[in-house]
Amino acid sequence: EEVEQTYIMIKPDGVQRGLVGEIISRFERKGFKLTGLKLFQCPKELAEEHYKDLQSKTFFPKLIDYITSGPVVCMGWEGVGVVASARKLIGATNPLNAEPGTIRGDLAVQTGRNVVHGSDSPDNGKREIVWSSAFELLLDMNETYIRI
Ligand code: DAT
Ligand code: MG
Repeated sequence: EEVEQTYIMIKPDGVQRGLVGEIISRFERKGFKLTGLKLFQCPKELAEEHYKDLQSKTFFPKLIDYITSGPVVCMGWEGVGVVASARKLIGATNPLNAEPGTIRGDLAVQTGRNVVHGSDSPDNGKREIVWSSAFELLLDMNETYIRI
């Protein structure tokens, strides 16, 4: 098992609904290490780059409007197996299919308002964290964090 980086983003609905603390708390309690965090208004170009794999989908314009509709919370998280584990904590894309106990399963009902993003592979984790050079990423923070 390798130490990985993942990019987690609380989407505008999560920020507006006051779920920032709740969501951060779940990653902290799990034992992962927070390496960067910023409240950020995502420009359209960055949103389009971030979701470029979905460009051909009919929902793409709506997705870009949603992600740019208000501030998001950008975060880097680090840990052994963090990419897959974060996806488990987040739950299925459609919140109605997400298990209770997951963020989407507990806190959301609509695919288009599913409160949080998590990288889907270690490579995308690296790509998306580079993408977010818009915020300060403190990769060499002290070692006082509990790691699992
Ligand atoms: P995930 O966010 O679980 O990685 P994804 O990468 O397939 O899911 O899609 C990115 C986002 O796009 C997703 O969180 C919400 C939106 N989306 C995906 N499928 C959709 C659909 N069928 N209708 C509307 N929005 C959709
Ligand atoms: Mg995805």
